[in-house]
Parts: sequence; C-alpha cells; structure tokens
Amino acid sequence: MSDDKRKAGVSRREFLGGSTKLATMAGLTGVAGGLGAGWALQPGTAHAAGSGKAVVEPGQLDDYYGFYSSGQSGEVRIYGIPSMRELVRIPVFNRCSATGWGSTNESLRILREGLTDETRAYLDKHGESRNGIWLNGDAHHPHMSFTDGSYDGRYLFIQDKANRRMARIRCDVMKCDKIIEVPNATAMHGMRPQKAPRTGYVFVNGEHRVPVPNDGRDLDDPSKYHAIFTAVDGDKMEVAWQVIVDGNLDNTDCDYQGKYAFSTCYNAEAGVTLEEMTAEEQDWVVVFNLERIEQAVANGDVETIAGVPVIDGRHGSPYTLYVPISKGPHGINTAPDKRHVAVNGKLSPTVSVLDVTRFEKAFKGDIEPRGVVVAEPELGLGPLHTAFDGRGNAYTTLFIDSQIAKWNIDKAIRAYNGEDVEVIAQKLDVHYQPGHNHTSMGETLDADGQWLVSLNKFSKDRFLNVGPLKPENDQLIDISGDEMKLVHDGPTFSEPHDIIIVRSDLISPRASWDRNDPMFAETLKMAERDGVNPMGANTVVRDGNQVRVYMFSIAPKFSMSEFRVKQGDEVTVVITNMDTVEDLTHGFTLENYGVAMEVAPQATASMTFTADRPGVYWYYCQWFCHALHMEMRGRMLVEPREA
Ligand code: RUQ
Ligand code: CUA
Repeated sequence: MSDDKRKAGVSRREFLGGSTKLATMAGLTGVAGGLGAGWALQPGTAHAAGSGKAVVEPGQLDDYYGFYSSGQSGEVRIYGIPSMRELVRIPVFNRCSATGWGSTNESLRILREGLTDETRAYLDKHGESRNGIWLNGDAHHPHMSFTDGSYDGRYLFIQDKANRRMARIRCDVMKCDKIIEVPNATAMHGMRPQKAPRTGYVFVNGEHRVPVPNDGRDLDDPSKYHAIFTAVDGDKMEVAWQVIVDGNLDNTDCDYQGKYAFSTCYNAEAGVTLEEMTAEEQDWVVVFNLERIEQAVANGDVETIAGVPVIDGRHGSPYTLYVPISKGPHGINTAPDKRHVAVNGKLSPTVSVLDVTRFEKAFKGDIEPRGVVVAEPELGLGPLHTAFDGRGNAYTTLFIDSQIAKWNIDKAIRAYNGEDVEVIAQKLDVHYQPGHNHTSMGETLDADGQWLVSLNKFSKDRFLNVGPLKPENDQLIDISGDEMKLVHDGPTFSEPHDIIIVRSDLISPRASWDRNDPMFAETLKMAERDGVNPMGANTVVRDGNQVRVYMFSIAPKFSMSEFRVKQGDEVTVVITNMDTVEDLTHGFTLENYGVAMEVAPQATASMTFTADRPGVYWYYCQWFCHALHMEMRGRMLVEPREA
C-alpha cells in the first residue's frame, strides 16, 4: 500500500471498490486520466513509469490488435494493445468447449481434410474418442499476410510444432479456415510469410531431423536424418516445395525484396544428444535463393517425395548459402530498413547483422559467405529475438540476463568497422527470462516505434501465487521516447510464445456471418440435398437410421421445443442463428451427449452423434442471449430400442 493511501486510511480493497473514494483519491495518487482502467495496471510500475499513454479508459478502444500465439495451448488469442486486455480466443490446434471447435462438423472438416492419408488412417484407427483429430498443438509464431512489405489484413498464419501442421485464420471472421499437415518434414517451428511482393509463400522450418521418408528406415543412423525447409502456398494452402538442409532449422524470416528467405540453424554437429548438439562453436544461417529454387522446380531438378518437389540444399548446393554464425543462433529478424537482418546468438552474447544486398555476391562466389555479416555487437547473455522501431534502433531480448537491450544498427556497423562508438543505448530489466519481443508494426515497413511487448517465460513473484504452475508475464514497454519505459505487467496462461502488434485500422472483421460463407457451405449443401432451407427450417429428415434435425434460433427460442429419435440413430443437429443483432450469439448444448457449439449471428453450425442412450435429454442455449436465456431450451426424446 502506498503511503498516500495509508495516510488517508483507505485499504487497497476499498480503494479498488469505492468509486467515490477513488474519485477523491485520484488527485492524491496522480492517476493519469482519473479512474478505472488505470487500476488494471500494476501499482508501482504503471504509474511511476507510465506516460499515461497505456491507459485505455473503459469504453475506449485500443490502437492496436495484438495477435498472440499460445504455445502448447494450441490456439491464437487476440488482445488489445496497449490495454493488454484479452479480447477473444481463436481455437486452432486445440479443442474448444465453448465454440465446439474440434466437435462440430464444420471444424472437423477443417481439422481433418489437410492431414496426410497416413495420419488420417492412424487417427481413425486409434482416435475414435477424439473424432479422428489431434487434440494438441504447439503454436509458436503468428504472422499476418503481407502485401508490399506491410500487413494486408487478409490472413493470419500459425504453425504447429507438435504435429507438423500449418494453419490459416481468416481475419474477416477471425476463424481458422485451413489446416494442412506438412509431409516429409517434422516439428514445424520458425515461420514467416513472404513480405514482398505479397504472401505468396509462407516459409516454415521443420526443426528436427528425421529419416526421409520416415517409415522405419535408418532408425540408428542419424547421419541419414534431415531437416527440411518448406514453402507453403498461402493462397492455396498447399506445399509448394521443400529444401533439405544441414543442421536443425530454428527460426526464419525473409527480405523485403522477395528474393531470399533465411533460417537460423543449430546443431551443425548433426548430433542427437544435448552434448553432441552443443559441441561445436560454429553453426550457421542458411539463405534460400527463391529464384534459383523456383527454376529448379520448373526444370524438374527435384525429387518428388510424398507428392512434393524436394530440393537438396545441403552444403555445396547452388540453392542455398551457409553463413557461419556462432553459436546456436535462434531468432532472425529483418529490419524495416529493408536491408539488415539481426541473427540472435542465444549461446553467443552477440547479434550478427547480415546485409541482404550482399547475398547476391555471396551466391555468385564473389565474396565469402561470412562477407554478408556487417556487424556483430555483443549485447549480453542469451540474445533470443530482436524487434525494431523504424528509427534505426533494435531491441533484443536477453534471456539469461532478463533484460531488453536497445541498440543502434548504424552504430553497430560503424563499431564493426573499427569506429569507437557506443552501440547500446539502454538495458531495461524485464521480469523474467524474455523469449520473443515485438514492436508495434515492427516486422513491417510501417514500424512505428510506439510499443514493445516483452514475452517473459517466468513471472515468479510478479503476481499472486497460484501454485506450482504460474502464468507467464508479458510486459508492455513504451519505446516512443529516448528511453524504454516499462508500463504494464500482463499475466498470460501457457504460453503466448510470440505476438504481432497490428494497427487497428488495417483489419475490419465482419459483425455477422455471410450466409454464403464457405465455413458452412458443406452443411448447406447437405440441407439442399434434403430439400431444406436452414433459414427458417423446422424439420426432421429421416434417412434410414440417420436423422437430420434442422432448427433455427431467434432469441429467446429454438424453433423446436422437442424432437424425437430412436435409440441408435445417428443424429445430426443443424442450427441456424437467424438473429441479425450484433453480438447476439446463441449456443446449442445437448446434455449428457457431449454436444456443444457456438452459433454466431447468421451462422449455421452442426454436430453429429449417436443417440444411444434412451430417455429425455434437454438441449439448451449456453450463450447468454436474452432475459429468457434459461428458458431457451427443448427436449430430445430418445425412444428405447424395441427388445
Ligand atoms: S522460438 S523464444 Cu519457438 Cu519463437 Cu524463440
Ligand atoms: Cu440463446 Cu442463450
């Protein structure tokens, strides 16, 4: 409790709860902007250091969308920045109780259709209890589609390291519309969409090395394992081509010219144990020459494996360039100056700066691969990722030091050339162990240098103790002035691995669904075959022991207060929400059958189950929609099978 509050005889609890007292206290404590949202900030840090800029008053909107991955939770989350308010979650690789993702027919189609035949067969055989889908994912890197070097508001892409998948989210409805499994490679990790001329490709690193094809051969011969780099066609969501490389692929980025992609690699040793993987001092960045690779694909200088053109890009190949970097480089980030790329040392205290304008010479052999390095500032222990402010400065997370180092790219180059200049402008403590960081619009040509979010892997003592499993701590840092200022601590559940911060005017999601949306087009086709128009439908169609129930919802009613089926019937319930009012979402939950789904305004959603339990089963709306929401329900009557 601050001295001011103590003197006034007000406990923190009263202070938070009593608006009258709060109003009078506001002056005493110097709360910028008075009441309310300011108190969502951490006392002591927010108000001591904050510029007041981070305070978004109740009812006010944020300037930016923050798109977070969620690591092992497998979803994507949308935050408002700078308030750090969580707005919504987009289920992708996980299963969602609220929305029915992973249970509805519409989501199952998306979760299954892009899997390889072999994986689908495996899941069908061993995964009936989970609808033939994977239930987990490991989503590290969310990135938006680009046009001409900046976000275009069409799509978000996210990878799954756990089950080698790539997914796409439509930004008009903020739902996942495509998921593909990437064959041959494994452990999809670093991922970045092509920045120019447009996305185009989405580049993704298969991190771990395995035999190709991985069918039981070469189990005990790691020298025959490979890591594979993949270019996915982001429009079609198909694999365009793959490149076999040396080492383990970690993170990736690309240039603003549309000529190159580049990935950090560790484990030059090709080891399989920790000791083996960290034996050497040198690893590398591998640069992919897109034009040469496309030519090779066109000329057929490829091997087709699992239906995909695969190029051999190991040492000595004309398609790749190996730039030696010490030691175990991790993050790789292209600066908005269109020229420089920061390679973060991880086990080396340095960041190596590459100059993309030198790549062509290096590919031609006119300069040594190391000749593309133009600076190598020593920043501190455990550099992992770098972000940019568009004013020539870079911000690097130091995992081991628990700091962000702010440094200047131009000065780093001058220092590399022997000039005596101070490269590091400031180091700021963060709490604790930062992995990624990201600046507002920082991975685009529109980097605006307003905010930086540091995603810290440990929160330790920063929040109330919630037991052995603690939240992470994402800290908001004001970088608009000369000095970085910490203004907010935001706890997040496992594990917002990475974030992008997108200006809010670049995205304009719809308020309700278009009835012609592809999301439920298959379901509407089924209705058409049944001669039913789901808008206004109130129909049960029986087809042998398959029963399709079409009903609509208008608050506070389902169009059917009951329907009747026979024990053992395979039942598909199709709900169409005819409400047009913004935010008037309904749900459909069928008790004791595990059926639950969201139906947003003007959407159709469906689920299929076997009615094998005789009796009375209520269905109800689980999305609070009306004063009579509790009454928005009906009965499924299951007639017992005749003995
Ligand atoms: S990598 S903490 Cu999965 Cu993003 Cu660097
Ligand atoms: Cu409809 Cu609650």
